[in-house]
Amino acid sequence: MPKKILVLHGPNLNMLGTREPDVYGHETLDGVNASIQTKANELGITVDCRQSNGEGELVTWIQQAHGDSNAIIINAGAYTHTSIAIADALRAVGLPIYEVHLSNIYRRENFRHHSYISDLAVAVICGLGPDGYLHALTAAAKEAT
Ligand code: CA2
Repeated sequence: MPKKILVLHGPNLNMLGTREPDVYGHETLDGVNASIQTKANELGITVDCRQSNGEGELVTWIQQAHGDSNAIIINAGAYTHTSIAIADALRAVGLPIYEVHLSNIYRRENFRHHSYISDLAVAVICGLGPDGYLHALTAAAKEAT
């Protein structure tokens, strides 16, 4: 069975490529997901890419990853900095977690400097734009059981 990686995009990431290109670049979310799919094909793994603006929906998808996926790559958007519910779900699911941010959150406002996810993560990749997902995918493909 090929490894399966769940890739979660949080709130507002559906707007990628349409606004704030100086911060988030010009690529759309569909474009980012297409690059992730291409990389997954190269690595011989399966990916399931999803986006939600809802905290509860993200929690449900994380819970459902138990027994279905080998690792989770997550850009939780602003929920990174606020959501104990998402952190609890990530802790409970017991899978390797890779945290990705398009921007370098440490070069931005103070409120973005704290993440509820980082201490649960195998790795945190931020500031590399969409390439961050591809690095996370490569690492997850190597490590995930
Ligand atoms: O840098 C990242 O990937 C973030 O997770 C993006 C979040 C932000 O709250 C985090 O602090 C860092 C925001 C996502 C908003 O995405 C947009 C995309 C295009 C236009 C407007 C918002």
